[in-house]
Amino acid sequence: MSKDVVYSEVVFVKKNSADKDDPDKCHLGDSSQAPQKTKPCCDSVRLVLMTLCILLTCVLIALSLHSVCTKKKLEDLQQRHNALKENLTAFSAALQVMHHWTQNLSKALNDSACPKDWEYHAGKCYLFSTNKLNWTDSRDACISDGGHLVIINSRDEQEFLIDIVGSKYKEEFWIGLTDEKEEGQWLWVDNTKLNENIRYWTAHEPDNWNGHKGEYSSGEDCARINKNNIQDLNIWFDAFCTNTLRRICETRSSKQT
Ligand SMILES: [Ca+2]
Ligand SMILES: [Ca+2]
Repeated sequence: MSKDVVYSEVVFVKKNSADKDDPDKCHLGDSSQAPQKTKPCCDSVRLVLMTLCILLTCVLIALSLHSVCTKKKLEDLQQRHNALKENLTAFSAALQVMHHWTQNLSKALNDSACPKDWEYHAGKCYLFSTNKLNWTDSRDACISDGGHLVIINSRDEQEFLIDIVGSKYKEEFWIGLTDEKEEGQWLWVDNTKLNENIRYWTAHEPDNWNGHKGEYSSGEDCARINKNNIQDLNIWFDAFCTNTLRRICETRSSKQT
């Protein structure tokens, strides 16, 4: 009787005890390897993830609401800005109209206060001539025009004349001051003496210059306003009365301050 011997290969598969036997191991994602029974740790993770999702959703909703509110505020601000801009434009236009009216009114008042082409200032009218004459003829021309060569008797008057000469004409002008009768005794055309406290000679003037070789023996006996350095109050010079210059005439205004 023969005996059949049956051989069998026994294979021992060494399983990873860390994977199989760890009771705390969670299997997420691969269901084929997931344990049949869900462990408590997996519930905690899911709970945390769900909470995070809810929080993220809430944050997104809040951000969306904030964005909507901000956009609405920006629209409101833009509308207010546009409204203010329109009001400002209208206000600016109104100011320009008022300024124009004021200028016209002031011009009309001054025009009525002085003869044509004369400038009004502080109760007086001033004519800045366009033609040129010697000092004596200038004096006579002012009288013919109803006034006299200008007599400067205040700082305010000097400042006004400088402003007009400097801004509009930039020319030399005769004024009504002379020492023709007696050298060094300066008199205005109304024969009043020059006030020591109201005089605006340039430095080193009056010098009664009589030429390089003394050829002009009578010297300089008539006063003029310089056309340069008009930012300085002191712009009077004595000059030869025979020079031909423009002139400033003065007369009282019908409008008194
Ligand atoms: Ca002189
Ligand atoms: Ca001089």
